[in-house]
Amino acid sequence: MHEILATQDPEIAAAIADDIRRQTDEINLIASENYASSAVLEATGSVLTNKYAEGYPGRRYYAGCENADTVETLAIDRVNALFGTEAANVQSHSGSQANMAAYFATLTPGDRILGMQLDQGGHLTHGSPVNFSGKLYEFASYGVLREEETIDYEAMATTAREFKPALIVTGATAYSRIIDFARFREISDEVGAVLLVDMAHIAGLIAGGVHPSPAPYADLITSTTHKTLRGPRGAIILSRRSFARKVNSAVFPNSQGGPMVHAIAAKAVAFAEAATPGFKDYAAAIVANAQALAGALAGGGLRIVSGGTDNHLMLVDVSTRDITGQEAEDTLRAAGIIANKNAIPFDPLPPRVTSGLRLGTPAVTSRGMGQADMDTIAGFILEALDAGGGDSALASIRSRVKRFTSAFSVPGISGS
Ligand code: DSN
Repeated sequence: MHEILATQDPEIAAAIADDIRRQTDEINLIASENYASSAVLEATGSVLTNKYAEGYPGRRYYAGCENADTVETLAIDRVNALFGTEAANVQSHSGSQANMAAYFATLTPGDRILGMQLDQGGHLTHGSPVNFSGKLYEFASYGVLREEETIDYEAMATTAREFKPALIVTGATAYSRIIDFARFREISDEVGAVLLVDMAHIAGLIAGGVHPSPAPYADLITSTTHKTLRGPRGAIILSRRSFARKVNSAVFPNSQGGPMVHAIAAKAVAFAEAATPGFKDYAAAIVANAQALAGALAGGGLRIVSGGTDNHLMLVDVSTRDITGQEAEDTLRAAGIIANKNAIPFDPLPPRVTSGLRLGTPAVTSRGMGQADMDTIAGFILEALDAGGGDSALASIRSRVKRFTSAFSVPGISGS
C-alpha cells in the first residue's frame, strides 16, 4: 500500500502505515467514526482533487467542469432519493460548516435559536458560547429529564413559547434515544420557527430505516457523511425546495470557495452504498450490537445513561467505578480499546474530565462483528476498568484485543 508515497515521503507514509496498524489492531468504539469502503477511499484519493469548480452544476466560474457537474449531479440525485428530500447541497466541507450555512440561509445575526445543551448531548454549533453559533446568535437551550435522562419535550416547548426562537435545532452527539421529530415540528409550527435537524450521528440509521426520518418534518437537515453513513469526511444540507437557493448561496459564495470535487464523488459513492439492501442489514446490526454491548456492560455493573440505547451509541456513567471519564478513556486506550470521555447529563465534573464514556458500534459493525462479539468487547472493557490502571493487566488485555480483532477484516484496509 502507498508504495510511491513510501519512496517520496517516508515520514508521512510511515504515519499512515502506523494508523493502518492502529485501525486494524484496536477496537474502535468512537461513536462518530467508521471505516469507509475501498470505493469511497478511491474516489477520495482521485484526481478530482485537482479541479476548481466554484458554483453549481451548469453554473460554474471555471472551464472544464463537465465531469465535476456529472459527479455533483449524481451526488445530489442520490442523496435526495436516499432520504426522500427535495433539495440537496453536497458541497459543505464539514458538519460545522453545514450548520453555519443552514443558519446563514435562514437567519440574520442576533436572531434567536433554541438548541440542545452541549453537556446534555448537543453539539458546539448548537449554541456553545465558544463557537460561532453562540457568538452570532442568541441561544436558549433544552436538555434531558433528570430521572429518565431523555429529552424533556415539555420543558423544550415551554422554553420555545417564552423565548420565541426563529429556529429550533435538534439532533445530538451523545444521545442514545429516538428523537421525536414530529414533536419538534409541532412546537416549531406553534412558535413560528424554522426546524433544523442535525442528523449527523444517525444519518446511516435513517438511511437504513432503523431510526425515523426527519424528512417529513424538517425544513432543513444537515449531516456529516462520515459517521454512521460510512462515507468520506464531509457534510450535506438537505432542504425543502423553497430553501434551496438560500442554502446554496449560504454555502457558496458566502462561507466556502471551491468545493472538494473528490469528496463530492466519494459522497456520491457512499450514497449509492447506503441505498443497497446490505446497508439496511448493516444499520440494523449497528443498533442490535449497541443494545447487546449496553446490556453486557449493565450486566457487569456499569450504569448506562437512560437505561439503554435505541441507536448506535450509549453513554456509560463510570463514576460508579470511582473513576473519571478521562481515566476510563486512558485505561481503555492502554488496553487497545478506543473510546472517548463524555459528559453525562448533570455531570458534576468539567468537560475535560467528565464522569462518562461514549461508546458506539458503527465501526465494529463495519468489521462484521456481531452480538456475541459485543459480549467479548464488554468483557475486555469491564476487565480493563477493574484493572486499577495496572500496566501488566492492561498489556495482557491489549494482546488479547489484538488477537480478537485479527479475525475481522477492515473495510478499505483488508476488505472492500
Ligand atoms: N466530533 C463529533 C463527534 O464525535 O460526535 C461531532 O462533531
